[in-house]
Amino acid sequence: MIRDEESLAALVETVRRFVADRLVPLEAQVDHDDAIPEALVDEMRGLGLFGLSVPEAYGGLGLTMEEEVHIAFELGKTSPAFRSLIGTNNGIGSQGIVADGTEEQKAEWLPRLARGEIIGSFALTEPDAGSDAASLRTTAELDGEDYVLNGTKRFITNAPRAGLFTVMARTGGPGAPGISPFLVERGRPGLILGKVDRKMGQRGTVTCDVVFENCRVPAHNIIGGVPGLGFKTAMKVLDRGRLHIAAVCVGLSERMIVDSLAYAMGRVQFGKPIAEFQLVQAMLADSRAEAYAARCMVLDAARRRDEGRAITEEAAAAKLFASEMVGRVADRNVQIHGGAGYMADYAAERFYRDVRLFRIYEGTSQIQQLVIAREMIRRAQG
Ligand code: COS
Repeated sequence: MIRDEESLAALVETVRRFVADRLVPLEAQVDHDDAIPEALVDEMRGLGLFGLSVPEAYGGLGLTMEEEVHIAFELGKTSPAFRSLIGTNNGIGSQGIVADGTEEQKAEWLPRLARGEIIGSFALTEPDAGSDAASLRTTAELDGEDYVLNGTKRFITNAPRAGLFTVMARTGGPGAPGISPFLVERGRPGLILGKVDRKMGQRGTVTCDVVFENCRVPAHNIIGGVPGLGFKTAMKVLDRGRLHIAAVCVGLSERMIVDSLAYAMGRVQFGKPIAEFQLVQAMLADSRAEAYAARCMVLDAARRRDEGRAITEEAAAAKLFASEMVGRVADRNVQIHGGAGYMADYAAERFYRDVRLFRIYEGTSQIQQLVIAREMIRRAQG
């Protein structure tokens, strides 16, 4: 749902210009330094980018899902590290509170997340609980008015810079019903950050382990105040997050298609631009058709969500298709660039490494397949 076409067009144009003028020129530097310049973070705050999905009542822009994916299409057109910086505040780091938080929790945290005053982070994954999220082992034991957390979380995006963690921990028995989501502020004794992970790509994005050693958290920090609903909160947050990631994949595909086309039209071999050769055209056309299909899927799923319909299946399908598709587009982009595509001086090499993560995080492609098939069977059984 687009509430006001004109305002959205103005916002999209602002973000498009910011991406083209400020972010694209810094891509190589961010990859090299593995860090985003602090001045840019301030500019992102100024543009309201940290609060895209936070309701207006709490200081955000309160975008609908359809509006948000239009912004994600634009943010996708540069290194994913820039989007990742604001990604957790708009997605997994805030949406648990938006969906299930108490009024006090919303009032306390959402305005600060929306302003980008603090970074939110989502701690679900563990060394032995990745795809099988419901098997997580971090414990939260009630002791007086507090819960005491113990356990290790792994590959936690933005943890090194986070001020607030949404931590999934086990308060009850085994499986999904035993899990509760806690809001844990940075600086609590017993919350320890590991060293920053070294990664294949998406340099400038930071992840690390988050370790809890007898970390005391007040019982009222459980999101929604009721224990045992953590897994459902996590799944709702992921439904939404998967759609956002799919939109980012569409944006990055579109960027790489522009790069591929420009290179193919400028590169002369056998006496003419390689864009005139049909085998190169086939690669360009396949990328274009697939990116268009993914864009349509993302928009359709976003509209359904805005209508209040369940989108578990559609979000998984969009994430599955768009993340696999962006991998193929990145591969063709390298191929069209030939030897130059393998050289680190060209964005093609960097994007080839960057996109690999999309098929893994917020649920692997295999998890998306499983979610889609389960929904199909569930519906068929009535
Ligand atoms: N929205 C709301 N509730 C949901 C839900 C969704 N999308 N998906 C599941 N639930 C609910 C179920 O309805 C069930 O509740 P009831 O018992 O009351 O019916 C409960 O949550 C448990 O669900 P389920 O039995 O389906 O859990 P499983 O352990 O079988 O696991 C998968 C489900 C595999 C889908 C889940 O573990 C998953 O998504 N794994 C990937 C995790 C991931 O994406 N990690 C990436 C890192 S986080 S950035």
